[in-house]
Amino acid sequence: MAARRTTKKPNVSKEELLGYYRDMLLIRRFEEKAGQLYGMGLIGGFCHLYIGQEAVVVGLEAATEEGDKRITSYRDHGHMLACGMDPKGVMAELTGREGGYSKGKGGSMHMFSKEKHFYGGHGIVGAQVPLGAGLAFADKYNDNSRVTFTYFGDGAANQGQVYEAFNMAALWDLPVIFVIENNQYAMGTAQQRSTSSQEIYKRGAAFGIPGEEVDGMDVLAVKAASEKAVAHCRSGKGPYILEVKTYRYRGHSMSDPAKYRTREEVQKMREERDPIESVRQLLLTGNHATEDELKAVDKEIKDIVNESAEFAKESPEPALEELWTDIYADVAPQNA
Ligand SMILES: Cc1ncc(C[n+]2csc(CCOP(=O)(O)OP(=O)(O)O)c2C)c(N)n1
Ligand SMILES: [Mg+2]
Repeated sequence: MAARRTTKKPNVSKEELLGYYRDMLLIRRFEEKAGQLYGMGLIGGFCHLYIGQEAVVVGLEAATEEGDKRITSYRDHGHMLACGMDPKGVMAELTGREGGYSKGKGGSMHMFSKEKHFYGGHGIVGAQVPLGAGLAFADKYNDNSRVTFTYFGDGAANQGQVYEAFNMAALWDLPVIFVIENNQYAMGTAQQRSTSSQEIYKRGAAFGIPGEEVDGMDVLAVKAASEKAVAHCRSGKGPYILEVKTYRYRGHSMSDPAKYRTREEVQKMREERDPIESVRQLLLTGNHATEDELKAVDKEIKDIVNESAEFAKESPEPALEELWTDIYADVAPQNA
């Protein structure tokens, strides 16, 4: 991805910029902490970190209203934090404890919040896309002006079910924004090696769905694109596609040796395009905040994340009886 800096002077308030800085930093520090806890053996199973992609979900969330829905893949911690879910509940789910959002029974890829309208957390690549269209179908049916944000990756964009969902969403003018988080890799496979047409945002053309490419390392660009897409959906014009170009700094999951790309490639992104550093610079150069004010925000975030880690370590393991709750089968332990 070519290096693109935001050169135009953004028309945003100090509060707004500080809010994005804070929200993106929370995700980054949370993910770093999750990586540490994983390394200490406190988190089991799969764990896919969102570091580097923070501006995507924070920019998209900036255009949401109460009642809007979101659904995503297994790389989901950032989405949960950005929609206001409690970091303690997310971290405790990662450590498999009772205080977690799924009572410690779901783990990293399977968390939900009815209150925040977060519908998961899905481990099967692309599976959330038809589900997202279904959520939007319900909103259309209920005529409630809500919009569903359906996130998926560049790899998932090659799945057949995505196009079945596109077809139905277009046919019924469903209020769904298909957000393709193009981080340029699907596990160890670079987009160039797996994808025939690189401009994924054009894939809706066959269905009459408008699409747009967005610089996902620039939170203000993402927010602007999100506002446009939301306005389109809320006005009843049907689905919209946003291909948000981003980059993940860490491996695909915690067990990825990352041999498919060079250290230099990652380093270059970190140094030239980091979404948090860009906003930090905007705050400082625009005289919106001093170094000391930003340090205070850094400390506040660090404290929130440390508290969530403490909670996640101290919360008890789920009780054995919990095996028999939240399941479809009507079985009591003695009959099993
Ligand atoms: C149906 C299915 N096929 C394969 C996998 C294994 N798998 C997990 S993640 C992944 C890559 C997906 O890449 P992308 O959609 O770009 O998302 P990213 O991990 O980059 O966020 C694959 C192939 C899976 N979980 N589900
Ligand atoms: Mg990807």
